[in-house]
Amino acid sequence: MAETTNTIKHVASPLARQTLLDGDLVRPVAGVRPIRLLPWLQVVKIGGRAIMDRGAEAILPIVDELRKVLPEHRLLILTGAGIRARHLYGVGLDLGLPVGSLAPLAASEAGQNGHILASLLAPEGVSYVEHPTIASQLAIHLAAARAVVGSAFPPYHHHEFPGSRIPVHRADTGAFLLADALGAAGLTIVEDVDGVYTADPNGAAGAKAELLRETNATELAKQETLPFDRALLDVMANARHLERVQVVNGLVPGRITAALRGEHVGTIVHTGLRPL
Ligand code: GWN
Ligand code: ATP
Repeated sequence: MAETTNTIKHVASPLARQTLLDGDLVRPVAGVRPIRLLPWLQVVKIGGRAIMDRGAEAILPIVDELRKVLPEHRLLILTGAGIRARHLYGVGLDLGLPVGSLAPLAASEAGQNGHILASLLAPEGVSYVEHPTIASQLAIHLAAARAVVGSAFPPYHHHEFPGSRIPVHRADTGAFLLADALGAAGLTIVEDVDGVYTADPNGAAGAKAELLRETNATELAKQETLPFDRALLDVMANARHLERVQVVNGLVPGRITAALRGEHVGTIVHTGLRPL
């Protein structure tokens, strides 16, 4: 019988012998700003209900605008879910489905909207790319085309947080998570209103609502209504790259173009990004 020797390898690692729960021990190793994977990328989130549900009247001018900015920017265009997801929530909630079952159903509408937008931009070489492609092959796709389209919904599926019956991580949160993780140059959230107001401009108190030109995630947390997912505020508080996002009205021609050029044409929301 062969003599057995102890061949266990000791892998040198600064985190090998300590708990990951002790912030003081982890910080020297993990408290470094991550690299920017795609620093030249502009992410544009197109509203599902706000834009896509309006059909040709709203979509075609935006397609035209996006087509014209392609020579200037490389884009990841992400679409939200709209009325079909709201119908799904209604049916699913009525049947008692858990939030983890509703999340992927709603997400699939965000994907459908992306497929629609990508078809219209296909003559410019733009395609819909799947979530796994966004995760691991975005760079090569953006080397081949000026822009790609994807679903803005995050793929939490059955891992969606159970605090609410409606999924809390929806398209705006998904778009921010991606843009920040990629270290993108910017995120523009395209809505059907001029930006973030002090109250819903289309709601009961709409007449008194005032447009906020510039604000931050902490201030917005005090507001009752927002034009984006509330969970986005929590994610913004922990941003690693994005210092701001701009919310613009995509129904006004030229606003998306101006925002991508760094002009202030909507509401700038500052995140909680702090120097490390
Ligand atoms: O189906 O339109 O990606 O890009 O959250 O998962 O529910 O899936 O469950 O690569 O993985 O419906 O099939 O669908 O929108 O999300 O996609 O056409 O596993 O390309 O198969 O993370 O597109 O889809 O809905 O985004 O948001 O096959 Mo769709 Mo969405 Mo396609 Mo995607 Mo989900 Mo995949 Mo996924 Mo599922
Ligand atoms: P999704 O992509 O998830 O479908 P969306 O981007 O299409 O979402 P909505 O959920 O429709 O956007 O949100 C936009 C709407 O939010 C506006 O039309 C406006 O009526 C409403 N809204 C609510 N509160 C505010 C606020 N404080 N400021 C601006 N708009 C608000």
